[in-house]
Amino acid sequence: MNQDFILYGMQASLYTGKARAYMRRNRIPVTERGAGHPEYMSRIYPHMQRFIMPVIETPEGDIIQDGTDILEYLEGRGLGLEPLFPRDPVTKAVALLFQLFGNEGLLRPAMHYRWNFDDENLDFIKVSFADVLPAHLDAAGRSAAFDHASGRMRKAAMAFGVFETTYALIEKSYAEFLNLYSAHLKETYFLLGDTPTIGDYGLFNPLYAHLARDPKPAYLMKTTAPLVWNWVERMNRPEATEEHTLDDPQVGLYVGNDIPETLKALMTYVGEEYAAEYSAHVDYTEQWLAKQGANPEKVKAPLGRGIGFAEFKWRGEFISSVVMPYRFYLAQRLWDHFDGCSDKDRKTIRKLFTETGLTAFLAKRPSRRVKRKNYHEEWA
Ligand SMILES: N[C@@H](CCC(=O)N[C@@H](CS)C(=O)NCC(=O)O)C(=O)O
Repeated sequence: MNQDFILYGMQASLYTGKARAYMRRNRIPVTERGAGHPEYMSRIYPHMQRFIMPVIETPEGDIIQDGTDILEYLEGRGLGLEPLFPRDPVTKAVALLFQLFGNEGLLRPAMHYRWNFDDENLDFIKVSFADVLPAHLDAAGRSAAFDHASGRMRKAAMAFGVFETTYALIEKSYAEFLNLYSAHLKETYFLLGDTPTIGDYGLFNPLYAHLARDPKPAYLMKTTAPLVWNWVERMNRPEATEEHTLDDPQVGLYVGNDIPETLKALMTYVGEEYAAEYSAHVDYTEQWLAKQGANPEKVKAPLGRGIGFAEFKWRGEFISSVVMPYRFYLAQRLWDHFDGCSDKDRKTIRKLFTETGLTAFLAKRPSRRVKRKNYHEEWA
């Protein structure tokens, strides 16, 4: 390659984090530009018909949007120095579960800790968001653009279930996550062993841009979960690193029969935190699809982000959150992997997922698949 990849995103963007970290760790030459750069506004945005990040432009000029699609593309092109997908089928199922949960299941703490602590966070966030504002704006224009963008994000937080009535529970639940992940990271450098997989990159999305960068949650993470902070740094290191800090470092990644208790505890957390929400979203989607039945054109059209709201019981409280078909686009990767395994491996995966309260993620599926076409989600 005689030209760099270009990554359009921003430091404060949740979903840009994993694309950047993957490229850094795998030492893929990349130039980063703010989404808002003149090239993004004049070429990328009109091409995609959508303002969204991350986007990469390949040295050949291809444009790829979506964090997961970007990682799969780069891996498929043979640019990964570390295996993104574990070879062991059971470990791969765990990695795909954490890809989904990391991407989508920690949005409540991410949005709460970003948008509900203005005294601590707001000046910092304003500076970060300035990276994507058009350069020609004057001070009043910048301020108005920030108010518009942040207003949309504050609304998005509510769509994920962040309300005054849930703040305390979100904080409690996130503290539990930090404790469990810290306990696990005493034993391993990454989620599944020696190197980061798709599961780590999923988790990295919320744990970097929001929860490790914004002042309020960064302080919380550094002071209550320094090992998680340490993992964030390790995920984002551009230089080759020879680790030497564990008593008994893993060799490679875990294999199916050897999933440690600390990881099972984290999986159980995923079940408690996210399985009911996920199931409610599948149920809602089935009802939604049934209603559209008389109107197939509507079902076929590119989908917006959300198709409605579903209610579910979360940690003893009824809350609702936005149902996004994109989540099934990620879940499909787990189903396809599971369905393609041998009987023996399926049995082992089912046993592990049952033990940890996660069977919904294997068994509960909407009747239509989601695909991405022209940078938007559609029913397949
Ligand atoms: N599933 C997408 C989600 C991307 C996404 O939501 N990006 C946010 C920033 S983190 C964005 O571009 N938001 C702009 C907007 O909604 O206007 C991915 O993984 O790439």
